[in-house]
Amino acid sequence: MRAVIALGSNLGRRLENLQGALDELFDAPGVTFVAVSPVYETDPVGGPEQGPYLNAVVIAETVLDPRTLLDRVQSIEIAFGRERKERWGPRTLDLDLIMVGTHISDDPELTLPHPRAHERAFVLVPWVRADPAAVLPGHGPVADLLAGLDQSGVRLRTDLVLEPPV
Ligand code: A4P
Ligand code: MG
Repeated sequence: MRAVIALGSNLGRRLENLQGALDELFDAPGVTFVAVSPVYETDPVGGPEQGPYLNAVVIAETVLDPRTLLDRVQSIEIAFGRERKERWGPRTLDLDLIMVGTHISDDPELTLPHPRAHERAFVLVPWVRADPAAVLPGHGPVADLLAGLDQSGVRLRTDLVLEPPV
């Protein structure tokens, strides 16, 4: 199954947090690396006053069921010092499952596809760079979704690069 995971950080050593998460994600059986997007600096959407994010998207193939994949990304968030204080607040690391194969779920613990991905340029811009043919189940081609979105808060950082996991 194809899995698409969005990475975000706006606290601490942001690029190192994203690189560390990428390495950890593939450092266990059941998840294989396909591609990683460029890194973008993005204006915060929602939540309190907070600093800019670095965002990126990684594409994987997985044999794990979505729940097991969520457990893995949540333990990586904790390992990187994530504290859940307030919703949409600043964080060292946020890992969101954007889609996992054709799974559809409205469970609040794991909603698939991610319920806000279709309206978020900070997810869709990197995603389409990693996979120009990307399709968000239930919403259509990512390139088409982007055509209707303001992308002014999403800036490519060519000076920051995520290396494929070791
Ligand atoms: N959960 C449900 N579905 C999913 C899913 N598909 N992937 C549950 C991951 N988690 C999912 O998440 C809250 C609960 O969502 C989890 O317990 C999980 O079971 P959280 O990570 O604890 O809290 P959060 O991230 O603050 O809330 P939420 O609703 O996930 O926020 P979002 O929607 O992820 O937004 N602006 C910019 N520029 N860049 C960003 O990366 N991120 C956010 C967070 C807001 N603004 C941003 C960015
Ligand atoms: Mg989250």
